[in-house]
Amino acid sequence: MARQRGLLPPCRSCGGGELRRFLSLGRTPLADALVTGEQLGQIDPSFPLDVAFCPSCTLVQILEEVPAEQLFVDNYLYFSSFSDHLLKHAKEHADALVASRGLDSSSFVVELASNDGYLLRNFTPHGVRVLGVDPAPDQAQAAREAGVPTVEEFFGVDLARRIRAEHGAADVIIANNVMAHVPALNDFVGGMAELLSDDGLITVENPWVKDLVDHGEFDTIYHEHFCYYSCTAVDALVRRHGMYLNHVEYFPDLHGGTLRWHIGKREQVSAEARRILALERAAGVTEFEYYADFADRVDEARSKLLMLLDKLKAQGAMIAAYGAAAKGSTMLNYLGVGTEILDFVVDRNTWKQGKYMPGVHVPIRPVEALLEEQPDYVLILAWNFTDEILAQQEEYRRAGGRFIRPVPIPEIL
Ligand code: JHZ
Ligand code: ZN
Repeated sequence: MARQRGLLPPCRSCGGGELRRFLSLGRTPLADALVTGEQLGQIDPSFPLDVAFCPSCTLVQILEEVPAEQLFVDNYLYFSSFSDHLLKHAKEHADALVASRGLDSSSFVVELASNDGYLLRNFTPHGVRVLGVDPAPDQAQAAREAGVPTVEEFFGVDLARRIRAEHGAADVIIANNVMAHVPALNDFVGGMAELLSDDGLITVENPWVKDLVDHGEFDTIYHEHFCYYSCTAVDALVRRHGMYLNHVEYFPDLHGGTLRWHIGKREQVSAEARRILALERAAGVTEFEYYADFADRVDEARSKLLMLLDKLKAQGAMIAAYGAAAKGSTMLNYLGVGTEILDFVVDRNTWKQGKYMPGVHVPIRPVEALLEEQPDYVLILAWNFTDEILAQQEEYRRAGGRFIRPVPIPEIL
């Protein structure tokens, strides 16, 4: 149910009380809460999914706050190591840090949301001391097995102090695809400031809210993602904690458009950082009006995709989907697409196979099911990995199979 004006919570970053809602995706189940066979008879819990803009600090954020334990401890099956593209990106990141910061056995690198150790394991051949932090138990265990010591807790000022007391200050802190996942943002960023050495470097990666809006990537909105960042919002956030946004890198092909922010305690703002901050102002990302028609565009995208799926189904096509991704859950639930349209979803992640997509209960099978069943079409829910998926599925395509990429506009490939 839509919230009434005036009852909106304060901004998660600046504490301002004037949030302006611009999108409601209705009630959706938790995107990573995959359903087991025994749970199929039950109704999955669902929560409102409303998105708002803060006119004071420009941060885009959702209004609902599902407890973090429920999101990342009880229902979390995301393992970073199932994408070759992401593994390559992580290795390049680690190698670049080793080279640019001269990291060696005297250095200490901490990663927040270190998942299964997919990134930190690249530092160990260089003798660098590493520590992962991740509250998800199965991922933390997988990281330890890969030789990455991991603290199984949520990060904040308190844990930062304990890590610093035990291991010393960090030369590098890495936080990839986690700052969106943090409800108590100032405690998280305050913790990074607490743990970082005076001349240390923090790198933070997150999808860019400008790409989300420009490319209609509405399915990346789900309860795990409390916030959707611009450089402007990050700049304001880190300055509050005595740090500076000194540099920005852009990876257009990662997760629909990702930025890597370089943050430190000394002010050394690069020309590129200034350029992207100015670009955001010029494009209007810092104003409510930029977001005002997003809801209409999302609605239109939904209609177009539903029309395409209905048409194919009416022609007698068999349709499957690729990627039991969190964004896939938003997509299917917002569209209301279940087993009447999709026979199954395939995913490489063995933890997800045998379960069902939240809410719509489409079964999840191993990727081999595409060749076994040879569906006519496959809807790519993990569209951010389209190139990687197409390259893997040459045999399915040679046999006549076609892929549908839903974002930015539905397209048969
Ligand atoms: P993937 C993730 O979101 C997780 P999700 C997280 N919530 C986040 O913030 C964003 O990324 C940025 C599978 N797959 O990563 C693996 C194959 O089966 O796009 C995954 O289950 N074969 C932290 O969950 C899913 O697809 C493949 O070849 O929306 C992809 O999920 C590849 C490449 C992936 O997103
Ligand atoms: Zn704010």
